[in-house]
Amino acid sequence: MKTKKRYLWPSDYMADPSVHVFDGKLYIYPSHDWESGIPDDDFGSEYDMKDYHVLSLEGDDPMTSPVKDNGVALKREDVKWAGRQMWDCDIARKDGKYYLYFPMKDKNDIFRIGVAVGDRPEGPFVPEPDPMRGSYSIDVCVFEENGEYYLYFGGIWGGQLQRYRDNKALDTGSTLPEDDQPALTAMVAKLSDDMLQFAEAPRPVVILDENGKPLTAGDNSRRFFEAGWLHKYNGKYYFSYSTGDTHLLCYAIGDNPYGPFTYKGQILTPVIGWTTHHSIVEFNGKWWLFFHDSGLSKGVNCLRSLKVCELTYREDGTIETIDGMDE
Ligand code: FUB
Repeated sequence: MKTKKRYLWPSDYMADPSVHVFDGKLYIYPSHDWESGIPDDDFGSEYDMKDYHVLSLEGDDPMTSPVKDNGVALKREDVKWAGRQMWDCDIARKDGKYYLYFPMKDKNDIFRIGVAVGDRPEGPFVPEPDPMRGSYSIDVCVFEENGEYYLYFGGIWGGQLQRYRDNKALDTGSTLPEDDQPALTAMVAKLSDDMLQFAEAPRPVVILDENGKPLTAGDNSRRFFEAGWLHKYNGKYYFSYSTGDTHLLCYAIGDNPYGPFTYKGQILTPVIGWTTHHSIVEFNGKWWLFFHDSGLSKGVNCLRSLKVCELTYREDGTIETIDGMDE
């Protein structure tokens, strides 16, 4: 489906938009790309981000309203345990406080998830002295329902998820399952009352095929790779994600926030650039897909730009696939 799209912040490179509406205003929590000069490799070393900015929409229409950059909300130097690479973040509000969740490599080059707390949606945020206990991998998403907060996370390859099974680091190092075995997938756990830790052991976000079998590792145009997002539409829970090396955004539908979810289709076909990442939010009675591509940098993978377009549901709750290339 061809859909009109908008570059949201063409004056700087930003990616991985997590979008939330607080008190009627739309806020965008992106990664902040820059020309790091680090060569591309299979671990994504070139994505060496060092701070976060929060953008806000100054109006009611994501396609036309002005966007404001609220400045640096959190930076690497302020995080005691920081190594490198501040990747996709997300936020939640509880009792008037804002909790920013961010994955970053620690001083041993292992991805952990940090939490930083602020009084306003645009920050600034003050980081906790340590990462969340037992946290690992990347790409966070927080979903709130009835006062319970669920943290989704995970990403394979550079996101290091293949180094873990059952929340424990593998003695053998890094292992992806064989092609005919169930794929690795995102993890989900409720957050503690103080929002700073897992309240329970993270469990896998199981994605089933049309026969009720978990998607396999070799099914790389459908299996989870990274960039999970959870939203609710018409009483159903939609888990959407990137397939990484096949460059698709796909989704699966379930009956509760833990799943299992059943694979339903593609949301976005490949964009310009290797990575694809998104969030889905309802704003002013319409549903919106926020994502990124490398169109403005003429295809430089680690210099990405934020985009938005409208998302359409069919009567049966499935989503119209959007063409990632057309304007
Ligand atoms: O921005 C760094 C990484 O690239 C993200 O964590 C992935 O989802 C991909 O967009």
